[in-house]
Amino acid sequence: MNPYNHKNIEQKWQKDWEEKGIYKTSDDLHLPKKYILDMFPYPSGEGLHVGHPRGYIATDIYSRMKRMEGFNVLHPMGWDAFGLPAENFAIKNKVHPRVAVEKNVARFKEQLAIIGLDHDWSREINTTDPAFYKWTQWIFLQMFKKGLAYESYEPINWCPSCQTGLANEDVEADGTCERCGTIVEKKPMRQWVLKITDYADRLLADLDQLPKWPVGVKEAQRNWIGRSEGSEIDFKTTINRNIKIFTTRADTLFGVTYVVLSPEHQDIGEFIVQAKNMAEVSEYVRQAKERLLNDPFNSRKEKTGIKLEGIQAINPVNGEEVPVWIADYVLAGYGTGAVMAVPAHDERDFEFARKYHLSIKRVVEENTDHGNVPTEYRDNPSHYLLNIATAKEFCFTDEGLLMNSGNFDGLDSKEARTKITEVAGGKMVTTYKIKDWVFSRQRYWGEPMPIINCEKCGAVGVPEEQLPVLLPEVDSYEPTGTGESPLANIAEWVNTVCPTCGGPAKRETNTMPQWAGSSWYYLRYIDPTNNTALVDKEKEKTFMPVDVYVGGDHATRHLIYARFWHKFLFDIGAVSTEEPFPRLEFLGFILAEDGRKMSKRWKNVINPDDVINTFGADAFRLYEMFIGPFENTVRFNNDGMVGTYRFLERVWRLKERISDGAISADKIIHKTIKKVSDDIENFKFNTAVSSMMIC
Ligand code: ANZ
Ligand code: ZN
Repeated sequence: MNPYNHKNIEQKWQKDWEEKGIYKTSDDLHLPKKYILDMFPYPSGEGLHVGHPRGYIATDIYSRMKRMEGFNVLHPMGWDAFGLPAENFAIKNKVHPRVAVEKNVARFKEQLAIIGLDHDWSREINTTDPAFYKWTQWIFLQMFKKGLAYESYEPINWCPSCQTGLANEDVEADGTCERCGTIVEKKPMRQWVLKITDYADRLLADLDQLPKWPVGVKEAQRNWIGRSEGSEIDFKTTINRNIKIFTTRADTLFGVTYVVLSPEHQDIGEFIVQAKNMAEVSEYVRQAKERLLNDPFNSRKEKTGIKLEGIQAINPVNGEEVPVWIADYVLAGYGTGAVMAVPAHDERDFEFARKYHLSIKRVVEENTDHGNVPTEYRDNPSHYLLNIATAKEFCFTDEGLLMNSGNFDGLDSKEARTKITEVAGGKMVTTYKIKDWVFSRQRYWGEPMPIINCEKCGAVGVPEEQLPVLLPEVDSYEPTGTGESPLANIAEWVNTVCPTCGGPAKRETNTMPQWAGSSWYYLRYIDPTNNTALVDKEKEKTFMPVDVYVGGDHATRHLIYARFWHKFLFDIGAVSTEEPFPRLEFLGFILAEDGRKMSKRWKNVINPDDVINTFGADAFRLYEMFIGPFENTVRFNNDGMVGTYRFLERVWRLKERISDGAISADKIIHKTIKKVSDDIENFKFNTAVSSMMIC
């Protein structure tokens, strides 16, 4: 008998599948369907490494099983091809980004083909194709009509290296650009913003309707949306101005020992001019603002501040006068930009109070018989403890029972919050961390905004029948550095007439961020060539929602943006479900053997082409599924590859030893079939493979 020859076997079957068109999704809308979706790749110049296809192999296995079970399977693939990396690559290599993208896509397709994946290529989409981005622009226009896309002049995050504005989501926790690692600055400029905050409540509440999402991803979204229930309370001051603060802990109002304003607080000027130490304060504010412009996320962590001499704030519940400070740990963009400081119960306030020797007053104790705070220093913390304890050790940040709080002593925190807010004349409010989505980029390679700016009529939407607004050819796609996109230099494109008044007007030269196309692309696969609608209504009803969505690395951004757009499309009647992806399978990375990410930089990239040439696609696929639990990050290992190859050889030789009848009668075969089917259904591919090995 001939030995196991992966090349012959795989070529034969890949050709056969192709010829029979077994991957094509039927347009018959009466068949039971499964929509199985991969997060579509960004076609980078480096091609695929062995880590990339892990998710595609999983969806391939799953969709083949669903096809065998009789479903009409939609398992498409496409390209997320706008955005900075393509553009930076193009600038560096002096080729048009379109040409670079075409070349990279061809390379990716070649690589995907030899893995034997079953995507229906007749439905391929590309976000940079005008027939596709026509509908990205259409969605933007609908948002504009509903007031959800608006112009803003607020200072935005600006990457001085990428020379473009960034959304908050594009900034890492340490305040650096997620693309290039440069410290992000604040720059005041005109920009387009999407009002995602209008959807914050629904984006949050509907997470509870997603039981088949990993809890970690839902938690990340909850934190990003950052809903806080709290109180807004006015503090009168000894000058003729109130300070409105936001607190989630109104129960600690008796423990307030100072009040703090952000250096960027809107009324800061009023306070500066009335302070006795005005010159000093204004110098502090100037420096703090400058620091915040260059380092808006305060990555230095060190808290600084200055006292406003001669100004006191008056505690609305007990009339006590407390000092007013300006400090850089209070953010202008959150709550009201001012806080009541309670150092006994808030770690940030504690650190600040210790640094500047401000007083500390405990007003909440643990709700147990003995309490966690020894009575000797409960009321009056000793200097000794103040000096040695960390904020974590010292502060009692939990809820508990009130003390040192007049009539409210003995109440529990929750009850006290509403009562104290009422007595203080405040009101209960809800705030969010999520900010409206800064949606313009000052770069070339993105969707042009379908907007015309007219001096008389202001910003006017491009009439729908004129879509798409084509991205024009330019001589240079380099960023201008002036905060304008390279499109601004093309007079014949920029100058146009106003659709409303017919007068001279200019096209919007900002482009959309890379996240635009990926916020709705999954709808287009359902009806990829429709020229009169984003997606046909009947087809949409049949195929949506996506049955399983597979990918990694986009816990907040893509998955929040897509949910936002989908809900908007639901509201205008363009789609029939409130959530696009009821089941999400999040996959772990494959690292190089040295435990690092595979990258040209580390010279540790393993190329799937080489692996498949040596061992075959089947051994490669089997290995990627066997390597560990699907959601775990794992290391690629060549010996493991050899192991799965040997297993396949053994399976191949079995046909000499076993007759067909013998197999169908065997109990262990049926047990294995059941186990493997269940495992695949649950994305437990590694145990599916091991059951086959045991069998
Ligand atoms: C008094 C207090 C006492 C607070 C206490 C906390 C604990 P989350 O939960 O994240 O919404 N805060 C309010 N506005 C702020 C701003 N602009 N910059 C920095 N901090 C601000 O946080 C709400 C708490 O963060 C608020 O409740 C306020 O401190 C602070 F024992 O008020 B709290
Ligand atoms: Zn950057």
